[in-house]
Amino acid sequence: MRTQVAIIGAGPSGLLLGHLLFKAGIDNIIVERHSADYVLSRIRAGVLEKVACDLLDECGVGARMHAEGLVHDGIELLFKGSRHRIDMHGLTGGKSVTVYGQTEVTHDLMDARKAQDLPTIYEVADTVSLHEFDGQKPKVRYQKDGQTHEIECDFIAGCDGYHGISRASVPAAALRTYEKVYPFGWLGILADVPPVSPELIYANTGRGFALCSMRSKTRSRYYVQVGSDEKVENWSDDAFWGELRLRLDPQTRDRLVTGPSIEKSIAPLRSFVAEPMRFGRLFLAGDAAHIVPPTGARGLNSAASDIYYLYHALVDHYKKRDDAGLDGYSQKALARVWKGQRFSWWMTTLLHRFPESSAFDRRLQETDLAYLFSSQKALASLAENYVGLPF
Ligand code: FAS
Ligand code: PHB
Repeated sequence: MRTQVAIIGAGPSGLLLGHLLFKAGIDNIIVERHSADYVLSRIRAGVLEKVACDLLDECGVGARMHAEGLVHDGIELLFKGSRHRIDMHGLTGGKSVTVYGQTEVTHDLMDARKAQDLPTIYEVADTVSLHEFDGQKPKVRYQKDGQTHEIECDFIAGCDGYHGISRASVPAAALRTYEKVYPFGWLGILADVPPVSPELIYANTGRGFALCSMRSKTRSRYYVQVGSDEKVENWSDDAFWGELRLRLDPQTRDRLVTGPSIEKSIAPLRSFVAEPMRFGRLFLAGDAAHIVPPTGARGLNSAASDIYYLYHALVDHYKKRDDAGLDGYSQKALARVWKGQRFSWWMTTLLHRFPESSAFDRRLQETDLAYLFSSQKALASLAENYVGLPF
């Protein structure tokens, strides 16, 4: 097989890039480890910033997001027993975020790809290998139905997430990695119950962090911070709801509607960046290159930011014979990635209970929260990062 761009991974990064390239008339093939249903079964991000929404619109896949997504102009922080709203719309000159689950984004992109009958090879398991990406004619090989297949291409987009083969195919000496592992995770539950509040509530409590989020007006997503050694099988639905209640203020607690979980899982929290994000004709994007703690809702949005740069660079290469975008991809993408890393680390440090924190650390965290709500400029800084910094 031959294509212009071979994409590894059919998560939001790979599917978004694939459809943008298709709309620009650039051939691409996606190879995916799992089945489409398995990819859709993973419950992940919930908040889209404008760049992600705009890219969905640019590839003609934004209709359902606009019809069903919930536009949010603010969030609330709960600490010392009371909630404080942050008017992001007012603080950023009219910007907002859209609450529309990653599952729905992935669904819409998969449907659009299928409607155009674009080549997407699912269920290749761990058989993908990348070859000669440091030369002019890179190749991707994979196995399917007992046969080995080879894709000759001009470029490889490594959109295969943190555990993928793309970054693992780069010689270790060529990579610099930066990592911070947090001593806790997020136990998340998805349930068909109405959200407890019209906007998201991020809670800093003596028992640990909690987040009240949603997927629609009838489906809610909640998280509580748990120890990094916690096991999801130790948590019945009742145990989850009981713990969440203990982390809410009385008024919110009284409004909480509970119900059976559709999904329940624990996500470990880490910050990770691999540099650079380009190796010859292999380009890393999304979780393949970086991971953030979800506290700042940056994960999926950082992936969309990479795809924005990579897509425009590939279009310039093919349509204008101009490689400045490809040559500048890693530096540009990383500049925005690190701002997302900083914000995610700051929000995580602000809102979580660190097991080893000293009395001094805790007073510092309280002061950080008090200062935040004493200064419009500090609130504006949080707001501009949450809605998405300008490119
Ligand atoms: P993904 O990991 O989504 O997709 C990579 C794809 O590549 C997968 O489908 C995988 O099967 C495939 N793949 C892997 N190895 C392969 C191989 N060898 N061959 C072929 N295919 C291969 N972000 C937020 O903003 N908010 C959140 O609440 C949030 N929660 C998260 C919870 C969890 C448990 C995780 C892991 C992440 C969470 N994230 C969250 C971040 C998440 O949304 C990512 O940013 C987003 O999935 C990034 O998309 P991709 O880069 O496409 O990577
Ligand atoms: C979610 O709804 O899954 C979500 C929302 C905001 C976050 C993290 C997760 O910061």
